[in-house]
Amino acid sequence: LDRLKSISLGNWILIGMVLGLITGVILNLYVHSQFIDIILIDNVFYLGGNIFIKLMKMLVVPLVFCSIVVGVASISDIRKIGTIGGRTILIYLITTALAVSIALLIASFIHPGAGLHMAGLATASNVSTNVTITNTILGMVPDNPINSLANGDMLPVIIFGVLVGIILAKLKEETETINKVFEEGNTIMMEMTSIVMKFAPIGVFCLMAKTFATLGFDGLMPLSKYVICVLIGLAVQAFIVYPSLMVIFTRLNPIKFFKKFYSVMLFAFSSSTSNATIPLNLEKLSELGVSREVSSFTIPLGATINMDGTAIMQGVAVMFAAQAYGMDLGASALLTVIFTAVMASIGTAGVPSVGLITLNMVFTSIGLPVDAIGIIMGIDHILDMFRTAVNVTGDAICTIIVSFKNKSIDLDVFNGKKQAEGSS
Ligand code: DAS
Repeated sequence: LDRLKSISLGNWILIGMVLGLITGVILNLYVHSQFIDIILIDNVFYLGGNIFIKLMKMLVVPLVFCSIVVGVASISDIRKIGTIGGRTILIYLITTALAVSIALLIASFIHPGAGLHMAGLATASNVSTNVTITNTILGMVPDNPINSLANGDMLPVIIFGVLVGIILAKLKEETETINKVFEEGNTIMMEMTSIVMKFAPIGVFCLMAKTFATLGFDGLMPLSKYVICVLIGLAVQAFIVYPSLMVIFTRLNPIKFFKKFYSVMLFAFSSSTSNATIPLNLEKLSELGVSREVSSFTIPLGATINMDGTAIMQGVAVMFAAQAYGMDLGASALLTVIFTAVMASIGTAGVPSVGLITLNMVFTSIGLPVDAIGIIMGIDHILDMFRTAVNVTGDAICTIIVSFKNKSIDLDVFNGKKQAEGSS
């Protein structure tokens, strides 16, 4: 029993994921009984997986709001908020633009859509995108903060939380009570997070078993070049671009980061939602010495506006469809794709398959027929798992860079020379 207790949560999540995958594939290949399909897969696994995701989502709005208010209120120098916010948004935009550019480059070499002669030749018409910077920024301002909190609209919640935090920082004396309320609320939410996390291995097992029992691997074969292209792009971003940025900007050892962070990637992979991964992301970054003052702002923001994995899928999907239709994308079309994919990543929350929905916007921005999306939709759920893991990794790496620049990371904790206080 002691040995079982000594297994870390991350390894339990890994065990749950692997067992779930094996169970799902075995059921998909060898077991086709009504009982198994209906009782086990469509109910037990479905319930187990979705209850867990709902529990994680239940945490997000109160945890994010309290931690942002407390995080911002604890920043003594108001000007620091501007620099942290500015640096964070800038680095998020750069990594997303980098991601979609890498994807376009890889897809132009591998030609995932070549040979798939789609019916008729589509003509590229530069449909004006309804995605503009203005309506993306407009969408960030809450016209009714209670509504935004109730609906879980993360960007308005973040903006409102930052504003409340700034005012609490300014009116310290007069607002001691409410400050205490938010601090205690934050403590409650962090404690609730660690309790919910204990169910992660079971939730992950059910999610993986349900996904692979239903989909199996056969959905991947017909579009293997497209899948390989997306996976190469994601691997380049996660294991070349991010470590390079980390070494360039902080000289920190990426291996130490991944050794601690892999459980967050596995959870994001299994749940396919960045939003639900926020609590675990915050916890792991604290264990890596990153102060909550920064991560409580940058991680929820990243889960919403920074989706590098999604941008990679969208870049490859555009090239796949253009090649399938025999359309030649000029420089302006490619720049439009980069701009629209960055805007799409800002405007959407981190929930399952949101990247597929915003893909419509990217396609129409350069006049690509959206029916090509129908072909890649079948295997999108599997790719969603991989790209969500990259999305949350990008949020964490950028947070580490920003907190390093801001001197808000305890390097001894990061390098494992000492434990983070209060870490599990
Ligand atoms: N599943 C989304 C996320 O949570 C990514 C996507 O749909 O592309 O990040």
